[in-house]
Amino acid sequence: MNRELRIVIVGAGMAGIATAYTFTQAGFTNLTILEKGSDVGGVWHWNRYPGLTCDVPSQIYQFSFAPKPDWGHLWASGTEIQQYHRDVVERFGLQRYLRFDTEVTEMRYDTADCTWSVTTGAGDTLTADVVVCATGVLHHPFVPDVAGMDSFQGPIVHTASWDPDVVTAGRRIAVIGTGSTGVQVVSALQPDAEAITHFARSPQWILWAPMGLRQPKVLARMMRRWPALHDAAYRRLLWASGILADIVTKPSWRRTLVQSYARWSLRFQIRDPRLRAELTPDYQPLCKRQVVSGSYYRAITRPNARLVTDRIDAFTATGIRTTSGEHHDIDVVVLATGFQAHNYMRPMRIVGRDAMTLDDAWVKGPRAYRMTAIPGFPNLFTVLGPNSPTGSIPLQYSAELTARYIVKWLRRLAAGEVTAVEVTESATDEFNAAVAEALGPTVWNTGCNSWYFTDNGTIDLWPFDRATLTDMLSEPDPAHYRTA
Ligand code: N01
Repeated sequence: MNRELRIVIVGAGMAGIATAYTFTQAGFTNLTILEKGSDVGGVWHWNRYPGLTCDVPSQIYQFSFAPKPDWGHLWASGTEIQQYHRDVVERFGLQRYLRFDTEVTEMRYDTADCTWSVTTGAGDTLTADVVVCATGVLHHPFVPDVAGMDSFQGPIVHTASWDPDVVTAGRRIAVIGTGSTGVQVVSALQPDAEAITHFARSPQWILWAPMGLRQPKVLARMMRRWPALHDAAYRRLLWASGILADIVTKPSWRRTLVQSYARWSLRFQIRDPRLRAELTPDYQPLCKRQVVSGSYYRAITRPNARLVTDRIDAFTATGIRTTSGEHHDIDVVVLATGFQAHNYMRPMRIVGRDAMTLDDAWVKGPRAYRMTAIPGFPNLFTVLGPNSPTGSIPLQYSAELTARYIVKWLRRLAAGEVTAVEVTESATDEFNAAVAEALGPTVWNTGCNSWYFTDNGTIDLWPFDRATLTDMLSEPDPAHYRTA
């Protein structure tokens, strides 16, 4: 290497950890990871609500370079996943690069010397040759603007900023939102609540799965003893995840089968025809991010639980009034209302070449080339940026692959072959046109409203299979970049 690159990674969640590991393995160790939280883990650090469980099987929800043989459950709890992230960071010595409680407020590109000035909330400025934004997708909580919210006298807590001091046992709880989070939190809070009211503006299809199953200890012993077996199991699961990508991206008998299973899950568990009708969505299963649960339908049929499908009209001092005029007396409100999923690095102010801001570049919505490069922003990459496969392909796989792709550019930068690299507008347009076309037959485009949609009506997802992902991010195409 001719020069030692100064690299800043923003974010120490799953994507940031995958990137830091990949870079250090490739010999790039002049790294600083800036993390605004007080710990690693990203969503698994911020989300601590009761019932938090990953609905992706643990043996596939892990880094390829850090297989964990002994997950406690087939679907791990949030606490166990968070501990896994801490363990990985420690095992690979990544702590030395970390700066916690450090929020990046601004990044500014200097065209003259091809560097980025990275400014933190504390007013420090770091100079970097390359910046990687691993800032996550589901990060900024969405808080709805409901009339009278300020007048409510009890606690209102968003699931992504859970307050452990909030008492829910023995209380009358309102849960707003029916996504993966709402379903998990209702299931967890119902047993100890005096009453739980689930406000369901749009019911979701819920696939039944035995989420509470423990991973057999003998499996852990076998995988620890024979790592090749563990590796084979991981590869098999990776292959199997391709079936999901196929199901969501192309209409087929497989999609129909899973959709029938979703309908069956509802029919089989909810016997009361009125409640079943209220729980039946008016769109196809899989259109929104699929919810998986083995406990929600049981919880919502308990005597202390109630589903409310009327729209919320307003909060009052003592509860919630719906548009039918009914008042629900409530002690605690839980907002499971999701995230502003298209913010990515914002509200950070990012100023690229020719003083272009990211807000200007993304005025029509987030847009990147192959999830990782943005025209106008040289020597800056995203890991799990726009169009990442949050609805189909394992995210660890995608993050590791993207990090390895960036390493190819780091090598050329370090060798002095180039000092600046920037994706072209035309390559980005071409990629986005292909994405738009491929999104046509996906299940996400069959007539529901979900967090996958941007304000401009585009779907912010990866519509291709894993082979295409791998192919697109195996080797940078020099024709798609301008270099200096
Ligand atoms: O958020 P969501 P989430 N009045 O956006 C409702 C991941 N995740 O946190 O559909 C009433 O899905 C809104 O209603 P509607 C996973 O990728 C993973 O649940 O717009 N309701 C909707 O029901 C997931 O998809 C795990 O009509 C209002 C809900 O809030 C993603 O996170 C676990 C409202 C938001 O649902 C987000 O899930 C948990 C209002 N004013 C989450 N405003 C794993 O296990 C909003 N809503 C891996």
